[in-house]
Amino acid sequence: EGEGAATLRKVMRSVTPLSAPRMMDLPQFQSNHKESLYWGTYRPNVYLGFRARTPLSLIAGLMWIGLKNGQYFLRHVCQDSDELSTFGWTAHNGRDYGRQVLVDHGLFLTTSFLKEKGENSGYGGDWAVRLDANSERSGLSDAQESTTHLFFYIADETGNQITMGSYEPSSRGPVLLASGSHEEIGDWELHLRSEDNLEIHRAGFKSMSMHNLSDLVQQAVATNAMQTGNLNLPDITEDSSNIMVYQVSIKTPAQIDLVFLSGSASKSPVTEERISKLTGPMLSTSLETKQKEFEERYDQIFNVNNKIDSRELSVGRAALSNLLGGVGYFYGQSKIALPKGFTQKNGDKYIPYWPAALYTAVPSRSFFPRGFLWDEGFHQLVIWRWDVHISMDIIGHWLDLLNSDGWIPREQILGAEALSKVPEEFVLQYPSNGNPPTLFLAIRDLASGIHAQQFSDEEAEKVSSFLERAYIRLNSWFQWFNSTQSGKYEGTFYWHGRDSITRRELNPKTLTSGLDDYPRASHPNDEERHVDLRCWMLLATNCIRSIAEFLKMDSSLEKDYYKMSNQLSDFGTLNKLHLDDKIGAYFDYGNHTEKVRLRWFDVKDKDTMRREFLRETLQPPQLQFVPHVGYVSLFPFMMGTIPPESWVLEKQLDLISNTSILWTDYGLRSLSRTSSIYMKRNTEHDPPYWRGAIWINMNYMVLSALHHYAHEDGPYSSRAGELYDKLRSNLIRNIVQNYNETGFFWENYDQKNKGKGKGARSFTGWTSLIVLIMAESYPTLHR
Ligand code: 6A9
Repeated sequence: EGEGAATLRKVMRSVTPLSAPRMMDLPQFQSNHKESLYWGTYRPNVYLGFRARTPLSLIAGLMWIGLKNGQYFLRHVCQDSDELSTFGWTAHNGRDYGRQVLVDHGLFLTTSFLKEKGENSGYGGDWAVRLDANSERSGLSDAQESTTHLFFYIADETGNQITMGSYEPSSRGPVLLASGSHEEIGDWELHLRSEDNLEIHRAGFKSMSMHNLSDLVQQAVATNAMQTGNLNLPDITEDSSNIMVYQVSIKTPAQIDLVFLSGSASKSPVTEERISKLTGPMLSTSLETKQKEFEERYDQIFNVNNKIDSRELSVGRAALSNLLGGVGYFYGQSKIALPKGFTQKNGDKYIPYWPAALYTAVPSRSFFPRGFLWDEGFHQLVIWRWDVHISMDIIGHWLDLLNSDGWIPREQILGAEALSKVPEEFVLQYPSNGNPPTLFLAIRDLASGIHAQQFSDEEAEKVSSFLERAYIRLNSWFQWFNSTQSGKYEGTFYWHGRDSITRRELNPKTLTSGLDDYPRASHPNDEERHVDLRCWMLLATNCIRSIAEFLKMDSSLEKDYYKMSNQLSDFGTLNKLHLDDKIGAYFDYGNHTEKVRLRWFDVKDKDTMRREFLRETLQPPQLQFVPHVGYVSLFPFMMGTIPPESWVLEKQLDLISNTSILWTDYGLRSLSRTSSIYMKRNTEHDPPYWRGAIWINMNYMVLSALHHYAHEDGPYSSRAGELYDKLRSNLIRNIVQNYNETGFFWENYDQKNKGKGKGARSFTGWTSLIVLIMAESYPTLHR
């Protein structure tokens, strides 16, 4: 067989699903469970959007006209540049209730939703949306000030025609706005009801591309405005429109209820009853009840009442709600990079993954509204505690993405809507690239006896059938790491795929590790060993071993995992490979020199001269520990691998608590202030990211370990306890303060500059771990 044929086989394997029973085919994910999660706010990339968990769904959403400095802007997709002073869910239970607050330059919008399966509902039930609009707009002309324009659309991705209801432009309802039929739910109707003065205009479109609805509406309004001078939709409907947009113009304050009925037999008294149940005073009562239930469940699960004050409590609730409200459903095909030098006949440098669904939380609704593998493990630490069924459904979807090599693409860009947000260079996924298997953190919690007590018998049963089916997938996933990311010597691992020839980077990045620009060996080669990856491998083996014990499995495979977990947790071996015993710190090892810098070079290229910002190596690299203290150095501590009585533990506590090294009043720095790479740019265009800033996922892991060591007998337990209390209160104080001041959770926090939020704002992924920090709820560190 030639080399070409071998490569082709490899490529085909990379886009072939693992041959194993699918997680999502488990009985627990069918019937009631599936139907109960059919509708939801599963379009986190828009300010308010609904869809069903099905590839071709009906979708609905909200737009409005915002006013900034006297100029009009159409709001729809979450965008930082809209400069809302806040947007996000203050309550959301992941299922049938949520309440969101949006503040747009003096316009205050509250969007509440409620889902209900009534006697006469079709599949998936009915849902209602309440829009409350208030304004304190200032400095506007009378005309501008007096009217607020809201747009609500409904569209059928299957292309089915939607029928317009007949109503007067000024009727308050209840009025039938639209009706149609969808394969999965039967006939449906959308009604509007309000007690306020309003004017309704509309437009209907025929189009199969749903990712540019904003453009459609914007153009329709602009064209009509030019012709008529009014800021209205033209009241024109294209033939067999499958997209209907309703513009509701109101004077604030105003309240509008929209209700979606499925399986509806139109115009019977039953329909009127159903409408009145989901609108007006009855909706108010239901929403209040749901809010109360949400708060009670929060108290019951996170049990924070005697631990934090009431201001902090509401920030915790918002963190949970934004994580749950950010859960999306995506469907599409990832693009998998072909090996270097290969191109398809049509010029594509990629091959599509199989069409797949992903139900997942997202790190940020405005910046990264899609699934990220290692982010998801942290998200699930919060979500399984809230609703273990949702959590298993999410983890199940991820595990079904394993290919036949045991690989899962790191970043999930599924469908046109997701793709529209991603710059070219980030789209392709490389089948040789890993990402930390953090899902094991959540799965180990599920398998561990301690937490199992929290489950009802019925839940426990589902957890165990879930684990049983997951086992073979987790094994393949582990084997992928074990075979592709191993180091030169037994028991060593490193993140493969670092660029060893670039001269553009001060320190070649390791995107695969999740810690992007965190400094590693300056000159990557196969002698490298990464201490964080070794610790992830330990976590994975321990987790698989726990599941085997839980399921009472005992074949030779399990014995291998026992052996491996003993080897990886052997303290002597760990220390031999990674401990610098002079400093008492754990380090990567590799071909490294500290003497590198970026500077301008004159480069001759054919006949032209260019100036380039390139790396200069002032001293030849040599094999050694990579002497950067930071998050990577803390991994053995984070995983609880250090025996409580060891002197190394004392050293770790020294590093953590030292203000010249990692400690700040706002949380722990990602990289020591004394590191040669601290706060250094990686290229001309690449500012420091994991080179100093405070990140919440890693702080949470350190906190877990401090909590663990505070409760283990040993000479350092009281010191661990003191540091634990201080670090915990620093994190809570700073995140809460930033939220109250800016209206947002942030991607990371400045280690100086008063702990200010940085990076993406409205980062409601792992920053929402603040919920567990408040609740003092940590992952199982020991098997
Ligand atoms: C850029 C730009 C509109 C970077 O939270 C997701 C990931 C983490 O997994 C990773 O550890 N973030 C962290 O270092 C964000 C990555 C975004 C990459 C895509 C697209 C779009 O701008």
